[in-house]
Amino acid sequence: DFTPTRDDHFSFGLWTVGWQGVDVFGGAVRPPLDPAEAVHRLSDLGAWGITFHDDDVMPFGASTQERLDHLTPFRKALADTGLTVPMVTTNLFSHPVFRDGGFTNNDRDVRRFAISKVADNIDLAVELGARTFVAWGGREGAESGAAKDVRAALDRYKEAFDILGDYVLAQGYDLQFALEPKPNEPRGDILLPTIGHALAFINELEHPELVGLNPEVGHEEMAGLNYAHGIAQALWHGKLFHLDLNGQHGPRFDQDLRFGAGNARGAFWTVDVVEHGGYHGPRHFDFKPPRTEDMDGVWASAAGCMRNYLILKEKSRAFRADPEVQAALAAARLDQLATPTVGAGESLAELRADTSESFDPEQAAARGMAFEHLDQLALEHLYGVR
Ligand code: 3MF
Ligand code: MG
Ligand code: MG
Ligand code: MG
Repeated sequence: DFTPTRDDHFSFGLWTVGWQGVDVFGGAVRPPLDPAEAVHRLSDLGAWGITFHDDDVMPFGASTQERLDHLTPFRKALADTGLTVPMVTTNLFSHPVFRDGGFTNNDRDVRRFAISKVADNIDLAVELGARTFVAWGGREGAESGAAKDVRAALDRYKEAFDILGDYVLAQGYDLQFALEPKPNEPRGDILLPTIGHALAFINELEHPELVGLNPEVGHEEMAGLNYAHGIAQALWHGKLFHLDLNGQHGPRFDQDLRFGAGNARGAFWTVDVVEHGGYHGPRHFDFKPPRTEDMDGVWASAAGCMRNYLILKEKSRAFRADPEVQAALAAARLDQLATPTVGAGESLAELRADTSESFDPEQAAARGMAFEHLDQLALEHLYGVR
């Protein structure tokens, strides 16, 4: 009946339900949310995990004592509810010191501070049992041309992940990094703007095995890209370490709608890949309950993320199990796509000889692909008439 349980592995960022609605045009519309209360409310709704930026739980620059004061009630709530902390991340974007970014700030002292801040937070992440450390570099970028030497900035970006990777290995931590691409906002142009850029960057690192991706639905769609295809490629590279699920209506500002709102068809294919593509990590929501909502609306929005996921999971299951769909998949020759193009032990010379002997391009060109019938079946499952 679409009621979430711990086995569904749903997790939420503390900054999602805790968002007070501050945007570019207006101030807070909701009171601050106590992190311990967020833990209890999410647990009651059926969530399994909670994630956070350092500054979501402790004020920026907190002393050791202040850190303890803020962490103690949060940890008690975790212990009382059994909610896990699968992922932790660092805020390198809110404080004015990060106006030009953290790891790629033009100022060397700021970059050194950013690396220290992340290292502190890695220790905390491991203490809380997190296995994934997300890095969203929203301030790593530029609004103008000469202000950023992209090649030098990427050298500095690499340096940061290399030294932090060394640290994780030296400490023997069981922790992986997950880069979160985003094309723009808050910077005019952000470095590592898409899944593809981030995958290529990872290959240049000293410890590429420690680093994967945390792709967000809205971020890829802001770039006009297909999220389901993006995470499918990340899975193919073995790099889908984590996910940020939410909703977006095409290329515009980062909407962070609850999952399943926005591009509903995209959400269906997203769940289909997540459920059937070999991903085993958290189903993590990074959304913002719209500014129109009071706290009741916030919890309704959070519940909606999980419910929509479970609805789409059931639809994806029913789609795959439908005999007519299976016949349509065969008619569309998905089985052929899964078959290697070159025969076992076959040489290119043999392939060419075989092709020139027996392949008739005119005959092959006359074949339809039968995709429309297949897609209609998918839409009918999504629209709820099958
Ligand atoms: C911004 C984001 C971020 C990241 C977070 C790391 C504030 O568009 O998506 O949320 O997800 O910093 O998880
Ligand atoms: Mg986002
Ligand atoms: Mg995100
Ligand atoms: Mg977003």
